[in-house]
Amino acid sequence: MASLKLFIVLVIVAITFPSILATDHIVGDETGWTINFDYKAWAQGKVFRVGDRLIFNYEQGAHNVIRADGASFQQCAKPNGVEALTTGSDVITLATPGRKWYFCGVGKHCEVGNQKLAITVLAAEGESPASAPSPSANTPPSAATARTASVFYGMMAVVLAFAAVVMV
Ligand SMILES: [Cu+2]
Repeated sequence: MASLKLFIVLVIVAITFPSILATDHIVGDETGWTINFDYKAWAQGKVFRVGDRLIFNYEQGAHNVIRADGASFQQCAKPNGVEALTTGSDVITLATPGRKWYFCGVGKHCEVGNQKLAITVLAAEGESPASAPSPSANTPPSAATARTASVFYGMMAVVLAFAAVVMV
C-alpha cells in the first residue's frame, strides 16, 4: 500500500511540476548519428532546454561525437583539449543555455558527409521566452535565477511528496 501511495504522489508531483522533467532527444531519431543526414532539418522546430539530453546512437568505431565551438564547427576541426565521445551511445546533458555545436571527427564525415549538428539550448522550462538567449547572446543573469527557482520548486515538490507519504 505504501508503495502505491508513493507512486500516486510522485505522479501528482510529475504532473504539477513538469519543470523537473527533461526531454531525451535521439539525434537523427531512428536514423541515428551518421553521414548524409540533414541534422539542420532534424533540429528545426525542436525545443532544446537546459536539463534535456542529446543521445547520439551509432555503430561504435564508425563515428564519434566532438563537442565543438562555433569556429571549429565551421571548419570541422577538433578544438584543442576536446576528447571525442566514442561509446556508440553517447549521452550529453545540456547544462547551459546558448548555442551548441557537435560534429563527427571520423574521416571527412563532417566536411563531406555533413555529419554535424548545431542547436540552441533555451533556459529550463517555466521561464518566460524573453529570457531565452539569442544565438549570439551570452546567458542573461535572469535565466540563472529562474533556473535556481525551478530547481527549488522541484525539490520542494519532492519534500512535500515524502511528507504526504509519511502522513497518509
Ligand atoms: Cu562519422
